[in-house]
Amino acid sequence: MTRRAGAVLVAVLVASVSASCGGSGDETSAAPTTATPATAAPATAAPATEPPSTPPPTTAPPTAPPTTAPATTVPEPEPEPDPDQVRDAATLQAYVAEAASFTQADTAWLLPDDLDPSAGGAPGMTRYVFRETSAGVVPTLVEGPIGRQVRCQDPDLPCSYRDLVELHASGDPIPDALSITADQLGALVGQLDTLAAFAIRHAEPDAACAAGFVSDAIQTPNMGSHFHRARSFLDGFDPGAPEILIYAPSDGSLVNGPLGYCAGDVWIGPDLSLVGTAFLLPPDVVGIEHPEGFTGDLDNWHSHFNLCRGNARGRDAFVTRAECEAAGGSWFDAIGWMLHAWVAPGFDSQLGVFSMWNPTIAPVADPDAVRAARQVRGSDFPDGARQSLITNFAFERTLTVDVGQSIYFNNVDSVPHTVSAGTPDDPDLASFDSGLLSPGDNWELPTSEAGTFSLFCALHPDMTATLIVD
Ligand SMILES: [Cu+2]
Repeated sequence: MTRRAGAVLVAVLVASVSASCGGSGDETSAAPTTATPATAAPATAAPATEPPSTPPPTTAPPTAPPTTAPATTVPEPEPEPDPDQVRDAATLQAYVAEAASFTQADTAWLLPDDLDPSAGGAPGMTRYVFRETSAGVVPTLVEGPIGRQVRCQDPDLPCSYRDLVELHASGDPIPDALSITADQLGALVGQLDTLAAFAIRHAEPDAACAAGFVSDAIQTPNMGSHFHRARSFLDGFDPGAPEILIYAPSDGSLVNGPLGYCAGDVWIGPDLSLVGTAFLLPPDVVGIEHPEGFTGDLDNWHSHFNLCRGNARGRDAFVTRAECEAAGGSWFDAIGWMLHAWVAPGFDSQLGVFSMWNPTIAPVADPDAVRAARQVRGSDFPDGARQSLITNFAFERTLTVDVGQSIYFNNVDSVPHTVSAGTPDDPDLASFDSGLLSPGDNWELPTSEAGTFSLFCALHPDMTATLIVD
């Protein structure tokens, strides 16, 4: 879901007396897990702000005092309300009322505490992915890190398994972007070699069946079909013993439907090739924070939420629990921390050994095309814009852009927010105002003048930030 406003000029904020709408309420900030079901209305976000050239109302509010000078015997009247202030106050109150009707789906979903969003942004570090369902917008994925990680999903960087092996063997300088020392690289390659040896021992799906792995029967594009071994979940993280082996049809096809199954030690289904491995660590084994994992910071873990697996069509679906179970799917409130590791010969991922998607797996595609298609920022991310996440009930405290550069806000929180000009005590919505941004909504704020500006969220007065345009 993305939404973009029309062009909005950033005007110099006009100093005005304090508006009466400060502290516009925090009614909507209840923890998502305690929300009650109702008619979630993510698509009803307010329209884009009016351009600043819109003239203020010309008629005074009904309560306005007479504009003629009072007689000297009459007590001095209240100052006449500024029409801009009256309008802003009404708008802010409308946002609060509208946001109060927003609820998450009635699902018991689990999100990691203490997510650090500081590294957020394209192409996706810590962030939520939201999906719209018939019951509202729900988070379906969160990606690591908690703590420091390096996303190495650039085909130009040596981050595939084979690249890392060759880099280690060469003794060449390690690109700074990998943020890894030579010793750490050696340790990582050693771990991956151990993993690759495990993978090769299970090159045939029969070997996986014999070892107790169970097929999920679902072939995910650019990923394959996951065979998991439940008893491995209990062991914690062992780089040489992944919980999951990943296979895909050897003919390169993308099967649209149930893939097959293990009958004892024998795979019944299309001819499969091993394409990769994955790790799955349930929170009740490793805790809510994602595991330390592999040496270095290249391993980007993720966790799924509100996921319906394996319905009759052999595809994951984003539906409610009731709809999932009615369709014969398996429902997961939350799946533990997961990590792909592409170490199978012939399926080296140029988006990195730990990438979410592997362009060598059906449907085979150019790495850049796969990466572009999977970026969090969406296809309408404006060229040259600065991306800024709204998450954990906070803006980035200071946003700095060049004159003319726009800011692209992404609401990756679980509740609505707004990006509104001014402060809670002194709003100036005529300068800019996003309207309600539901979870997953994006909003672009162009800039046209140098200056320092304040912005705030109409729903959460603690959410303020400074915008520096220079
Ligand atoms: Cu807010």
